[in-house]
Amino acid sequence: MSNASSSQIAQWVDQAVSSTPIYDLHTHLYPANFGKLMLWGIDELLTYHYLIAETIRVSEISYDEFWAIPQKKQAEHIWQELFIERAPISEACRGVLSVLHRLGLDVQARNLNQFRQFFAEQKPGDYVDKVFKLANVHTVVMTNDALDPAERDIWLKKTDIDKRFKAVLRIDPVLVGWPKVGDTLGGFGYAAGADLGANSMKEIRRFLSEWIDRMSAIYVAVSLTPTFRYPDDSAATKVLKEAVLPICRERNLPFAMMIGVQRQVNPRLRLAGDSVGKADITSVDRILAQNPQNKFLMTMLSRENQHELAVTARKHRNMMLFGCWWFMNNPSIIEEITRMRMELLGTSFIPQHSDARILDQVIYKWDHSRQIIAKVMKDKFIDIANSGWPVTLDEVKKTAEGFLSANFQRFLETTLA
Ligand code: RAT
Ligand code: ZN
Repeated sequence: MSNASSSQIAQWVDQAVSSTPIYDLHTHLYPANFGKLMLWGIDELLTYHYLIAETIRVSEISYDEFWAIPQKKQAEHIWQELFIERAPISEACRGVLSVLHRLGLDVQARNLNQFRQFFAEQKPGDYVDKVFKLANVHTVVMTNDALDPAERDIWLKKTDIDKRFKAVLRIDPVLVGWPKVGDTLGGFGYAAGADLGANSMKEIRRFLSEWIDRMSAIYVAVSLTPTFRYPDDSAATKVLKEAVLPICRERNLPFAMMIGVQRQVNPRLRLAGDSVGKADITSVDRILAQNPQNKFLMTMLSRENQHELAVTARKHRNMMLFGCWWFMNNPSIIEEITRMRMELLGTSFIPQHSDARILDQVIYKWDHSRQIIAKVMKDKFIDIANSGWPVTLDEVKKTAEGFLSANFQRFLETTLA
């Protein structure tokens, strides 16, 4: 049997990457019966916080004025400034166009009201089906906040959850919000005080256990600033050591750490006001080495951390490296990082997650990333074919399935020896 040609390999990769349904392991999406929490449609797409930052930067509107106008007007302002007055070439602008285009809308018309008309005709439940199909996504993982009153109410009502949406218990304040979070927990019936003594820890563990059960959470997650250190004498280290890590271990759930967000460097931008900073990789090494029985999902926000994080993944099998997070989620950087990760880790990482906040975004985030993942995979398979390796369709398919779904699924199921 002769070895596959480069063009044959390229065709196999394109086919495998586009046809493999995706398990999107980190989003901010909700199913239709979560009501207002489910965001979708053109006005939400245009008022995505990535685009708010880009608009305020170029327009002369004051922050106060922007926040005072209703969402529809904000969307119109963003459309006018970024798509009409200027060329929509940023990744976040291009994303809106990709979505509209894939939905079959006439992007050439540049007519916002025409787009609005299409969305007004969609029903949320059916629209979820349509988007999942177009994006070829089989499951999305939500970000669930048990301390958010609106979200809490939904969970307490024991609403049935669309099986394609999996829950994650997101615990940022429980780690980094002391002493204030003590009052919040107290208000919900958990007697955890800022002393963080034995009884408080018991209560934090009870909070985690009850909410993991209530949500059927598939992992526990946090995002952290570049100043995160482990171990140190902070409340975060104590809560990690005595509550979060033991509970995750007991339940065999991964703990996801997303490190590198510099909070509110410009508070006037609200949700769009967070930035990036280089974080400390030695703390990552230590938490992995000191907790070999815990599984960790990890990603970092700064480009400067990416190489050391990939090297760290080589050293610790209890860590699964995932995604090109937020400011990393741009084609040039995705390509560079994905290439480097494949070179250092072979098939044993998860190249991407969408971080979609608005349902429709899964279409563009995955279309754009799939193209790049396929491009890098082709190069790597062609390289080994050039070294004489008989590349098979089967191994191409298995690699694509691993990257887009199975690596995550397997990591959830793994028990560390
Ligand atoms: O990417 C984003 O939309 C950010 O605002 C954050 O949500 C980040 O992904 C996070 O989960 O903290
Ligand atoms: Zn996120």
